Amino acid sequence: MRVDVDGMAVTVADGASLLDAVRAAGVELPALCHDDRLTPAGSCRSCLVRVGGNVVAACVTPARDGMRIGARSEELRALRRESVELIVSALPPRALAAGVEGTELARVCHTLGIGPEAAQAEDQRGRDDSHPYVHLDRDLCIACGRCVRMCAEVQGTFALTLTGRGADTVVAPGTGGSWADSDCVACGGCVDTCPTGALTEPGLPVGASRAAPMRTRTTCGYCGVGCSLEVLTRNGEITAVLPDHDGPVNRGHACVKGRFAHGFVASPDRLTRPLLRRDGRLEPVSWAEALEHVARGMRTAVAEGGPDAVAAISSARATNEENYLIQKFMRVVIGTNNVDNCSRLCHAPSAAGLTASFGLAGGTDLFEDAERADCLLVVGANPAEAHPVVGARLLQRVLRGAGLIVIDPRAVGLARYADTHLRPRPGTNVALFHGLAHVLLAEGLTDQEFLREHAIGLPELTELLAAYPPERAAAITGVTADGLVAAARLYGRAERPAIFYGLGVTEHLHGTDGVRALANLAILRGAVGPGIGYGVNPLRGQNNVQGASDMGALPDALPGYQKLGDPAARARAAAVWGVPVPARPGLRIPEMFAAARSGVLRALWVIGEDVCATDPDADRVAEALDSCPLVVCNELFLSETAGRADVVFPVASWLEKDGTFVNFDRRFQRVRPALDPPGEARPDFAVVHALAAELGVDLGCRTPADALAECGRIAPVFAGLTHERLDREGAVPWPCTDAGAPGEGRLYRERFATPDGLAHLASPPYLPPGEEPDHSYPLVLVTGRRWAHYNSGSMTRRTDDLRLDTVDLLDLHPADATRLGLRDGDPVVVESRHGRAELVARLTEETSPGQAFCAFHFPSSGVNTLTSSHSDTVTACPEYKVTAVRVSPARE
Ligand SMILES: Nc1nc2c(c(=O)[nH]1)N[C@H]1C(S)=C(S)[C@@H](COP(=O)(O)OP(=O)(O)OC[C@H]3O[C@@H](n4cnc5c(=O)[nH]c(N)nc54)[C@H](O)[C@@H]3O)O[C@H]1N2
Ligand SMILES: Nc1nc2c(c(=O)[nH]1)N[C@H]1C(S)=C(S)[C@@H](COP(=O)(O)OP(=O)(O)OC[C@H]3O[C@@H](n4cnc5c(=O)[nH]c(N)nc54)[C@H](O)[C@@H]3O)O[C@H]1N2
Ligand code: SF4
Ligand code: FES
Ligand SMILES: [Mo]
Repeated sequence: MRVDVDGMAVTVADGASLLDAVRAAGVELPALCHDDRLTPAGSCRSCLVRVGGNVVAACVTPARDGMRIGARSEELRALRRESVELIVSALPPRALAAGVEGTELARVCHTLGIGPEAAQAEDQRGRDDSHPYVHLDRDLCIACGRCVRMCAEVQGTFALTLTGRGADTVVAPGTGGSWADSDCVACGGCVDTCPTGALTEPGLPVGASRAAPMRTRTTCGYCGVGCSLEVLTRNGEITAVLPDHDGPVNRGHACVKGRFAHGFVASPDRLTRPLLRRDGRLEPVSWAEALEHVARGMRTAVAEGGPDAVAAISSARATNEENYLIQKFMRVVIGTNNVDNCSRLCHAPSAAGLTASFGLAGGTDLFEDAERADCLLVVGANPAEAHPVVGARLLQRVLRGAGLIVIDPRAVGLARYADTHLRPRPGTNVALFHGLAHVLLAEGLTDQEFLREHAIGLPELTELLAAYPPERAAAITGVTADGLVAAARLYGRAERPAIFYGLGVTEHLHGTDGVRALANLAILRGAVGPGIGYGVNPLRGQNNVQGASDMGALPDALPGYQKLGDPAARARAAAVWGVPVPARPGLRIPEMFAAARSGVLRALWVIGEDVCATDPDADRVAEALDSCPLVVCNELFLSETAGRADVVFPVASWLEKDGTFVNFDRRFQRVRPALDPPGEARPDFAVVHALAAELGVDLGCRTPADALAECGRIAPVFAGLTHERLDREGAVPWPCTDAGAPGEGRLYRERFATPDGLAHLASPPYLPPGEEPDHSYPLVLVTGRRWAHYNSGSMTRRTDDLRLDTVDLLDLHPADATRLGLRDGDPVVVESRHGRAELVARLTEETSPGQAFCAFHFPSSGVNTLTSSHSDTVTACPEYKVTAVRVSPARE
């Protein structure tokens, strides 16, 4: 569509507003109630333009082909000035004091020639500083409503409203009380959009964001969403972390963790010197001494037990380049495949299951593609809390009409908006998915042509599914047969159904079977790959858990998931590394602990995982570390694990290092240092190099950029990826085999990546979980996440997030609580067949009767002493989601 702005012809897209058209012509218009991320409101009248005889608000007026728009006349400037003067007249003088570098309002006033004298009102409405991260100065509010729309249209929390009349209108929490007591989840969106400084974050003076001396663009180091962030620093300290408005994944949004939980970097608890255990106590020593001690210990271990007496747990918190270097260290310097990462604890069943079904170990589609789906099946995932930016976008999709099926024992955040919420008993997914598949087959909701051309295994599956009619599946899982049929129809009849899933599928005794039975649904429906796409998308957890495995920090795979058993893959790595690659698969994390307990493992290097707090059956993990002659730990803090180590290396956090992460939908993005590490702390990258050097080996690849390039020479799927390219393009998904070609976002457009090119339907029978409740342990405990803290909590507990969530709570259904004589807030003791934890009761119907839920964000509460050593039969992923427990009031 072509329009004319002050005599200049411009082309704009269909649906563009006059504001878009005027901006396309290069004319700056004030737009105080407007934000491109939000629906226009048209309330402030600062964006007035002329169309023929009419003066209209540009933000709410659609452009039409051939329109002639007047934007720059003195008349319009005067009208805009009048509108803004009226707004400003209700504000106190300090509203404009920040000057032209200050708020959006101050800049607009400057361009319109409105001086501070226009703001003459008195302060009278007061502040709300109750919340740790969002502060409200009511006297600066102009009731533009941007914050309210941000909370509704981007975040989807609906926590805010405008109250009062006329000039007294002001933003307020919808619950009526203080901000701290409101539904606010501190995504920071309101602060980000506020044009006046009425909403601010502590530590960042009004308008300072524009004046900050240093800005570093990087990728969030918390969860796997992979939000692009801008880190503002002054004199080596962070003043704020803002969402990047051009972020490929987050598009100007973020969550409480990435946005606000950065205080840990400057915590006095940060480790700043290497520690060495002497006479039972960890004491600060020089790097030289610490490295020398570890090198000697590793040499001794190899001399006494061979290379397989040494093992490393690599870190999904660390960069790709660090993970690449760690696995290279183990294979080249030590000569063992004993390297694994925390993917073992979360999505190893996804890697195994998706590879078996489709060919590659990642989600099938780019988030933007899957987000266009007309029906979302969200299974065993709580993205509203664990992947907030994704959760918010899925919710917006639903609010705009997409169907939503939630399968989760708990009433998680999205469940409130679901067409159907199925609440299966934990550990019964396989039966439930088979029940859904049965209905798809029985009601002809399958894609026959897709199945004929692109899939294999239908006869076997059809035979198996005969045993899972809705009534039987309902009886096993505890959902209603009607609900199950309704869910199957919704998914089966949708034109573009997409599946998103999480740990509620994987962290089970039969987690890989669960992934495969879930993938069956997409295959039957033809909703993956060469069919209509949309696919099966795991919400990978850690910032770089996808990348840690991609880089080959796995006991059975080289970089790019090349099997150790494949001589060609080993030869390719050997050619680059200059040494033969050991062929025997190494130990998985739980096997490492078992080997340590039995005396076979003699040295364990734990890099950025608090195994004593987060691995299951924690008492047995501690026993393993205590039995191992050398335990080395790379850490930011003296974690539970570091506290048991013989040597602790202090390391840099994600805000202090250079490299890349891979997010949940397989996109590589750059990580850049905004700060120097504290004291003598070094990036893991430098530590691995230093230890290799101490052992007489030069690992090559001096810089992270070199390491990624080298990895691309071994793994063809990463061959087209370099730091330089990512600096230019922002985000590139793998597979990416060629520097000149884009990465493949949506996989399998032509054929699947399995050896025969077909999707493989799987037919695993339903088998019960490893733990069942009984008379002594009558409740089923599910463990998972809460919004304000992150995993072991080592970082978020050292920020003001601690004020948002102060203890590990145990969610109980009110009916169970009454039976146990418990009230909300009572301290409780939880006992399992394996251990004991102390928590605080929270009564809620989010949890089903007979079940309980807690997180594991406060190691001192002991949650992982409760969990068992049952694990996925294929990948050894722990059964964190099912533990039989009993609960009793704690004795004061
Ligand atoms: N705030 C926050 N965000 C995080 C993290 C964090 O600690 N805090 N951790 C990150 C990491 S490492 C990960 S892996 C991701 C995890 O993200 P999610 O997978 O979303 O997290 P969980 O809360 O562990 O589990 C998801 C859901 O599975 C359900 N569930 C349990 N058993 C079953 C079952 O048998 N069937 C079904 N259908 N559902 C079941 C639980 O009720 C729970 O709501 O989050 C990441 N993001
Ligand atoms: N009961 C129960 N337990 C669970 C789960 C569950 O659902 N229920 N989920 C499991 C899952 S999915 C996961 S992923 C694990 C997570 O478990 P962990 O990986 O142990 O947890 P994190 O807190 O993410 O980080 C571990 C440590 O890494 C350190 N760290 C952070 N950045 C860096 C870095 O750049 N380098 C180094 N060297 N260290 C760094 C942190 O200080 C922290 O102590 O927990 C598992 N445990
Ligand atoms: S959603 Fe995940 S990646 Fe984005 S800011 Fe929050 S923790 Fe960081
Ligand atoms: S920006 Fe157009 S009316 Fe406010
Ligand atoms: Mo995870």
